[in-house]
Amino acid sequence: MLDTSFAITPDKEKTINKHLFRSVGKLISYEQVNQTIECKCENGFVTFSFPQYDVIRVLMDQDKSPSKQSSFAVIESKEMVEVLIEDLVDQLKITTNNVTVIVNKVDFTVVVVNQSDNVIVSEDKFGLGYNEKNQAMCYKKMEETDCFYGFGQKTGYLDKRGEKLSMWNTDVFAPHNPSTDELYQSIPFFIATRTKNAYGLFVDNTSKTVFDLKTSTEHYSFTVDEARLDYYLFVGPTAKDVLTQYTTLTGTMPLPPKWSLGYHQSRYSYKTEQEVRDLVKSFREKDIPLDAVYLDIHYMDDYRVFTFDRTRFPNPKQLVSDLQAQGVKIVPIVDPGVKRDAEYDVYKEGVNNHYFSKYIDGTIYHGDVWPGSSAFPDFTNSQVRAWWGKRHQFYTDLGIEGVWNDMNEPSVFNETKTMDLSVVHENDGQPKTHRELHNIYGLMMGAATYHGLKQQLENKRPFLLTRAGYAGVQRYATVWTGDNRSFWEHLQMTLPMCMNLGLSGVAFSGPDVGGFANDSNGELLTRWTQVGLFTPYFRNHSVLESIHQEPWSFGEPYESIIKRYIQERYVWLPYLYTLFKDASDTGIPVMRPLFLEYPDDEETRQIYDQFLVGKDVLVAPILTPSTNHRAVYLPEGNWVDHWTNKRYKGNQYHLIKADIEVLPIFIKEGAIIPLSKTKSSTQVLDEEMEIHVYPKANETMTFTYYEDDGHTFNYQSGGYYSATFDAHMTSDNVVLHYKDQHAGYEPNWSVLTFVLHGPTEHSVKLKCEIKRQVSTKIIKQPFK
Ligand code: MIG
Repeated sequence: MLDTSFAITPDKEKTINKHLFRSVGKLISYEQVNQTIECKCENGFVTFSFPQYDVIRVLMDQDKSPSKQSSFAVIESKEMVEVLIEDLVDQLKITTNNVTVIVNKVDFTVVVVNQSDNVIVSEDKFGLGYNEKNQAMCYKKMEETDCFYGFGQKTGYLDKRGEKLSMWNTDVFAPHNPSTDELYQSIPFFIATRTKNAYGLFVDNTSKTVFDLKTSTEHYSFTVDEARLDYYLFVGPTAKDVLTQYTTLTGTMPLPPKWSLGYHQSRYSYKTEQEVRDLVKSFREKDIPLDAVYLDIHYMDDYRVFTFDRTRFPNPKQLVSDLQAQGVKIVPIVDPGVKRDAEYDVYKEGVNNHYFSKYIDGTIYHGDVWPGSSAFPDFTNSQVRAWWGKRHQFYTDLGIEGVWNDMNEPSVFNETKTMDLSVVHENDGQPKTHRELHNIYGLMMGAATYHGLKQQLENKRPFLLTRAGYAGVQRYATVWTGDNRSFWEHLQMTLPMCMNLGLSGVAFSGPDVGGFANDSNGELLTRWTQVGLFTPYFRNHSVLESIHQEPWSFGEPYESIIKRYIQERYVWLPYLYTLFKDASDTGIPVMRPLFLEYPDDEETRQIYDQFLVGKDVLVAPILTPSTNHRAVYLPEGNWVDHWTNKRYKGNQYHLIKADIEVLPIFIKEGAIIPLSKTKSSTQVLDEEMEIHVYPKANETMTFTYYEDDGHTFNYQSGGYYSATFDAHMTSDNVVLHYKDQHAGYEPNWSVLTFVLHGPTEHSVKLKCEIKRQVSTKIIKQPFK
């Protein structure tokens, strides 16, 4: 498209296509097969099943009973839930313990109600059917108060109502503006909130899916590029329930190694071994914590994956172990494109064993990426995944424990930006075209990489960072949000983007702190690092030829403030780690929009520029230049400023002062927060622990603390420590209670300080029921 006014010449207006919709039509017959209800309609076939009590799966196909085959996203879709069918004159009612699906026979519109007959989600006039291109689609009713969240990685604000969103993994360099729709991740899942309740919807389609929340104010629709539709409804009733239901279906994030939660430094590229060593040396000399350095594409021999350039990196093994001794891991980039080179063993092996993606006639597809003409492993084939995984031995033999997958949309340098859509993937005996499987390529590369690393690292937890993904990506990888820019607008966008990823099952995500493209500056990097303190993933990365943006690049006062916030990340790690454990158990994200914790507070529904870390810590960063005040909304309850210990009343906005050295953080009264001292790397063990208590009168507060060795899978067989910290405050005393829950791992810290925020006159009693020797102290910090 021309980028001038020519693009909008007056005679260009198209006549808007009259929208054609052909309904699946009236119900003709139905049959119950085990726990599945198979319906035959005038214009197609629909089946209902119930993989969980509160999850409904709906399948439609045009000419045959729909295949039940799920995509690779789904890990658990049993059909064991008992159903009861009532065949009424006009309706078919299908009931589980928790929900009833009411099918109107005449037009096959569906209404889902809960046990008390309240509508969860409904269709009127039209429901399932096909558009003029014969693409399967479905309409549902939209109520005035509905808000829509999730949808994976999208630009824009938190609530996606009023937008049309397309899912097609695309490498978008830098624009990422409000009109950028398709990005690297496609997660066709959303959570809709309606007055008090929420429901969720997941369309399991690995080709293009379009959600239209824009064209009508009364209905929304979703359309797939096939005649078969496969979608799930999660009935909540809360948004948190929806997330747990969705992540039961598609998996949760495995508990990451602790080092992946530290501060990471990257650049496209640190080009030589010496440059990497000097970089780490600067961090250590300046006493700035650091856990990982990334090697971008320049480390390779002419961009051949599974190689090192011998001139630039003469001794990678030594480098890895020297850095390891300083508490720093190396994470190399691995792209899917394998250089076409008849003398390169990876290419040879791939060709000889038929591991690369091919056209139907058997010729290998080659596309241009960094190494020039390249072939692309067919990750839909389990043998290929095993091969690719095994290849990572090259890295693990060097002592590497983490890998960075890029360009895995897959991105190809051509007009369409990706692989030829007519390429046929082997797909373990069920061949499908690239068009049909496009969105799952990155996820399956991730599965290959993660499993390979896991096998080779024996009992150590692997770390994988990915750019592309599909629903379920959280099972294998951390997601970074790709090529943003060093713009304040992109700092602003970080918040809703990461919150919506969290609401899409991806609890572990983060942006390139400081911005990738364009040039950062001291103030922007400072404000962005403040946000990075609390994004689940915390990495600074920037593009070739941009101004360097390491923490010290812009001098004072920025350097000291940036350092302080990186240090602060390590202070918050015990709290964060507990939240990561929770996320890996329940799917509830670490970084949360306010509405997730305050669903009844309408004020929270649109707040995109503040977030909660867990349920009790509210963060309201400054996101604009030369700004030292901002409005902060505090939900009900009292909140305490983390820095000043000043108390604020909730259920209202406050004007908060935040000079460049301040990231506004508020802790909810009633919270218990474990913090430690800062340190140079997560690999340094804590000596001391602080339990910050914000007591609330006449309430017993409790926090379940979690800790393990941070790098093995021993926690899965009982090798972890958990404890409860309780506090109860009456009018004249506070009783603190510290009790072991599970002592399968012994924490290193032996000094424990209780910091009591607020009460001054109260007497304090501490009761410990613990096995180990810990010396305790109590400090009172009065409110300002
Ligand atoms: O288009 O490997 O998003 O983080 O530095 C360039 C070079 C390919 C894109 C990634 C970016 C990375 C860069 N890559």
